[in-house]
Amino acid sequence: MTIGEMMSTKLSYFNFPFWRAEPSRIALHIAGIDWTDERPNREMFMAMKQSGTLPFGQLPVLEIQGVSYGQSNAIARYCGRLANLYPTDALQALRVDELMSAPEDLMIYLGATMRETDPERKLELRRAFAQERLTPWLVHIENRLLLNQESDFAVGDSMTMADLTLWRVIRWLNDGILDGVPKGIADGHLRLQRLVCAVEDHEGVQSWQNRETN
Ligand SMILES: N[C@@H](CCC(=O)N[C@@H](CS)C(=O)NCC(=O)O)C(=O)O
Repeated sequence: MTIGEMMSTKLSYFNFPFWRAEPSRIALHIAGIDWTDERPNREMFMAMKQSGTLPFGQLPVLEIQGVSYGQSNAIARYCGRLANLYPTDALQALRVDELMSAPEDLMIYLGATMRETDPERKLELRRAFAQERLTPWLVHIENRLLLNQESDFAVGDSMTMADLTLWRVIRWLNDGILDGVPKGIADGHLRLQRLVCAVEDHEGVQSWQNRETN
């Protein structure tokens, strides 16, 4: 291992701002550490997978000093700690974890719609997902957020990894990106909308979005 590899931190994920990796990218940016933002394409991902270096055969992967770690929420918590975006208090951390875990429930059902190859059947599955799974999920999230009176963020008075995660999930599901999931499906949830605005107004998030990429 070279000195560079020993000192390095590298986060690898596909080139889109998905909730499994973007919150960790932003946390590393806010932490101000030196890190590499690797964005493999499909071909590179297949090569990584075949080389056996991905701990769970999937992305995201965080490499620290030449050792790779998987599982998006574990990575997010680690990056969150570096950036002070994850509570030290156990109960506050439980509240953050609860909200960070919730998107996995959606992924169980969405996965089946992603794998469907027949376009009509895919749309049917997506509509059912939106109505039967996403709609009640949004109500649960809204109700959990209403418990926090301290700020527009999810837990306590400042931004945490729960906010970054929910923000990316909502942007993805609310912006008409997924065929069959109606654009604006979360618009009626005003507490959630306040969270989205608070995240987008956050200095660290703005600095990430305005960064120079070349
Ligand atoms: N439980 C894992 C799931 C990761 C996952 O599903 N990654 C997807 C991309 S979002 C992936 O690598 N898919 C390609 C594959 O499984 O071959 C985590 O939380 O990181």
